[in-house]
Amino acid sequence: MGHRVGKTIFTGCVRQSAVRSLIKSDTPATANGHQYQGAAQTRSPTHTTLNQQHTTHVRNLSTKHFIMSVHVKARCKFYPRTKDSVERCPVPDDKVPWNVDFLEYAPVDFTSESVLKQPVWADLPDPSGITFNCIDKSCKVNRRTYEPQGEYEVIDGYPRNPRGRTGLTGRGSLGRWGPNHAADPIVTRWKRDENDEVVVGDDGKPILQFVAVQRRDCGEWALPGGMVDPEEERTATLIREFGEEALNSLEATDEGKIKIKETLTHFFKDGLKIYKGYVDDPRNTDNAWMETKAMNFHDDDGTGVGAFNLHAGDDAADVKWKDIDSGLELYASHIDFIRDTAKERNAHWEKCHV
Ligand code: RP5
Repeated sequence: MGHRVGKTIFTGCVRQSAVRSLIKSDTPATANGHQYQGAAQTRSPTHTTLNQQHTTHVRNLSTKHFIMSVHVKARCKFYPRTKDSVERCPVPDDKVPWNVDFLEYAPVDFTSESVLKQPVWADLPDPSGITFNCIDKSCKVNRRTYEPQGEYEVIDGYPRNPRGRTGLTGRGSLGRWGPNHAADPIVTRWKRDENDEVVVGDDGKPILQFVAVQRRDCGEWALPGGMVDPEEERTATLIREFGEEALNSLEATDEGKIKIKETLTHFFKDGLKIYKGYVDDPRNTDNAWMETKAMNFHDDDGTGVGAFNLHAGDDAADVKWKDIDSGLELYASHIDFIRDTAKERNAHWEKCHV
């Protein structure tokens, strides 16, 4: 979390943008309530072919990727950390997909000042020199999407959010035009009692616990993930972020740092892939959005990382092992990754309501 964008100060410029061609819709409405399938029907034969290819491709994926849910947190009323001074244009659920006409759509344009200052993790304000949907040769930034359709649209030089309208154009507090890639470690162990017996839930299934951090920027509990640097191996991102946020490696002794790195390198060697794709992050805009790969690393007997002393550091205000159940409230779409992890591990999930 936040070694990059988490530290931004949101004092950037805001202007009500004209409704430009970026937000024009030239395709018929196909939205079906709260869920829709990625690239929907279009009028032109070319688009129809693309859509058929997309549908075939999506059918080959697991069901959890088949239906693309409409983003909700990416439409939050006020843009995060703007002291409620930046308000998104409201987008009703049925107007989220780009292929649904929404002629009154007037998104606010906002890019935070810290992004406009051009730090190393941010693109130039003008995206016209960027080649999207590939690895950018000039700066090695991966501009490909993790989404199953394989490519996102670029309209008049601006990349377009593959999950639809957000009520805001520009980059907000995200550095990259288009996808901003993160990696999320889901570190789990079984909950045990004082006799070291695994605790089961009311459905008879064992209770899983995961390492959660409390984000300093918004106070919400989250996975200890972070941004992937250009050309960085995902495992390196996981080790760095988990070490800094959950084990406070930044303040460890040199010897401690080496030990943490060794242990995590070993522990993060084999993980279970849980999710790869778009994140419903409150920082998303029509032209910049979060994507992640979430991996589960499980300490079955609780003697490895499961026995570590957690110590919040860097952008984490707090860290703890949290019991997994359906009552959790987490940052962005992290709850979806946690639910899928519980399912994969055949662990307790449904919270019993009395
Ligand atoms: C989320 O933002 C990702 O899932 C990841 O957890 C996080 C990365 O951003 P920072 O924590 O670095 O701000 O969308």
